Amino acid sequence: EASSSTPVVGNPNEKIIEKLREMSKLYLITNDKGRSIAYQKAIEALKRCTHPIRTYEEIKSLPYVKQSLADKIWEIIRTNGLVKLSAFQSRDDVATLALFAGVWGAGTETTKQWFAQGFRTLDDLRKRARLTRTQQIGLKYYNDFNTRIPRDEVTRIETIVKRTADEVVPGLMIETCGSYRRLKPSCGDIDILITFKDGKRHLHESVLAPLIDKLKDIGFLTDDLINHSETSSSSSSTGHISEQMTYFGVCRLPETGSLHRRIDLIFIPANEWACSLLYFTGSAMFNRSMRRLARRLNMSLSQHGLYHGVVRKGVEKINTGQALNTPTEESIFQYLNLPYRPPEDRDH
Ligand code: DCP
Ligand code: MG
Ligand code: MN
Repeated sequence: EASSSTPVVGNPNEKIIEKLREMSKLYLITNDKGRSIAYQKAIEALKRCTHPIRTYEEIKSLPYVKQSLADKIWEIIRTNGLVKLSAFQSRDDVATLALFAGVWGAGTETTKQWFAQGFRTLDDLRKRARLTRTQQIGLKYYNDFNTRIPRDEVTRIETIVKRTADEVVPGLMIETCGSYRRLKPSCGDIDILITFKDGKRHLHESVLAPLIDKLKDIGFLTDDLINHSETSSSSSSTGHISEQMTYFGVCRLPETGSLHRRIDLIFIPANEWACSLLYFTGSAMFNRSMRRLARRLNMSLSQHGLYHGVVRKGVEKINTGQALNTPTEESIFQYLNLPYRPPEDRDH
């Protein structure tokens, strides 16, 4: 979804990119994440290419593009079409799976199941499917959630969160990350990172609940999707204990006619600020390459921290290493021997 926020019109390889994008989306829907990512990488490589690709040699010189994908791009250039894509699109399950994938809270297993149960429309789901509470909300706001949020609306939403926080829990530091921080003209949702400015006070449910409650009282938050405090020792890739609380919900500007929007509020300890800021700014693809680079340097990078002296045996960590002091995003780039990249240059 993230990539659809960047217009490719005007790009010399626009036609190729559009087809690859469709392929990436369909692979995601049919639960082939690996291929979906491979296509996304090729798209990013093409987006950075300033001239129209015309020869097979030019395709082969693109970074990240492997043989089979190069052949597909060559097919698009030669024939203006892609047999594999047409085959995908004529499969009778794909359009339905794509429709169902738009229900927030429904993963590929669920959408497959719904299809197998004979459901074909959103109305079928409404009337006959067994839905989780989250999926019910995803269905209720199907059209709203699948409509991108203009940048200035995100700004106004952020303003309300900041103003309300100032009233209820003064001293919080609040920053909107995700595609918004990458300066996209529109966003899929709103990702807001929150911590205490002074870095001393700890985050507790008793601090967060009043903020959430107040945002509900003023009619800004309309529905809860997920609200949980995570002690992420088990889920964190670094294996280190961290306290992070996430609230996934639905918000709406007070004007008539405004749509319901997905909002993530992520409360983190102050010492994790820079690593969380980096992680939640993304893009997801940029994060993957940063983590891969960290691994190569025997480090490990996550939303919670940057660790060095990590010892791995295969994918397993034998020694989880020591946390590095990361006061700023710049410091993380420095540890990884990378020149700093501002958020708007982090799409790949
Ligand atoms: N993220 C990640 N890997 C994932 C999901 C998310 O690294 N599988 C990180 C990078 C994302 C950030 O979290 O930029 C926020 O996630 P979103 O899904 O909200 O993605 P974006 O904000 O980038 O795009 P969108 O405009 O679709 O919300
Ligand atoms: Mg987002
Ligand atoms: Mn998000």
